[in-house]
Amino acid sequence: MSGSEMGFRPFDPESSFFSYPTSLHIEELSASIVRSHRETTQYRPEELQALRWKVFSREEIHAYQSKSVDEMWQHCAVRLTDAVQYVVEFAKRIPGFRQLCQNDQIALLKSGSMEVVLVRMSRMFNTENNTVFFDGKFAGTELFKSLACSDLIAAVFDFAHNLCALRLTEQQMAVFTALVLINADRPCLEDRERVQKVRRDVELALSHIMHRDNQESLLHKLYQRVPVLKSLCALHIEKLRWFRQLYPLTVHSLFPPLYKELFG
Ligand code: CLR
Repeated sequence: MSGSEMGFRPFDPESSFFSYPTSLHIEELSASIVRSHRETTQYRPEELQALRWKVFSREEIHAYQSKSVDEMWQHCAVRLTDAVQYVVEFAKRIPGFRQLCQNDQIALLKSGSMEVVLVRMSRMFNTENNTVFFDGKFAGTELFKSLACSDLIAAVFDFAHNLCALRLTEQQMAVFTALVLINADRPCLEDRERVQKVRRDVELALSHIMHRDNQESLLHKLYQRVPVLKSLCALHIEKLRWFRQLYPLTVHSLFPPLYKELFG
């Protein structure tokens, strides 16, 4: 990207001096976030494409549906925590994240890691039959019946379906998920200004990528998804509270510590 594309006037010695390092910095930041994303996803897009034929059989679906509520919750909490762990690793590799104080790193992960998991879910989603790659095969909403939170599951699948329809590239998804994580409006941040500084660069990186890909209209659609993500995560927390009231011991002794630390 040239300086003039960044909004600097050409032939102004002052701005051309400053614009080059800036656009180079944003270019490098984008590349670094894309690399971090690639290194921290469980499956590459080609692998997922090749796995599309693997769908759960009636019998297998029935076996999931026959699990007790607490058994299925525990199972899903473990799977979800695995996915969160990759997101934590992704966060650590976003330039600027590790330089934040530990309190703020944790605050950002507490409020943002589930949101990133849900964005990443769209990579694992098949819109042709509304299934998600879960536990080694593609599963529809009915497989999650015994969780007894069909409203959450329906809303999560709906979100994945709509995001999947935007057909983001891996690079766009990488920088969008970084943006979801680095949010200066999250609760309990000590140094908001510092988070805001990192955020501004990630915003520039996303605009840069969308501009380069000639998909600036996508930017607006992506920002529109953000409040939906927030409401899904609030619903997840609400369901967890409900579950904990019914099965306090399951949560206490059988849920992964990281799950409890982030959501409990
Ligand atoms: C997200 C993308 C990851 C792989 C992955 C693993 C576990 C999946 C998750 C994805 C999507 C959301 C998911 C989760 C397991 C349970 C959870 C389907 C595909 C649903 C929404 C249930 C949440 C509530 C439980 C905690 C009871 O790369």
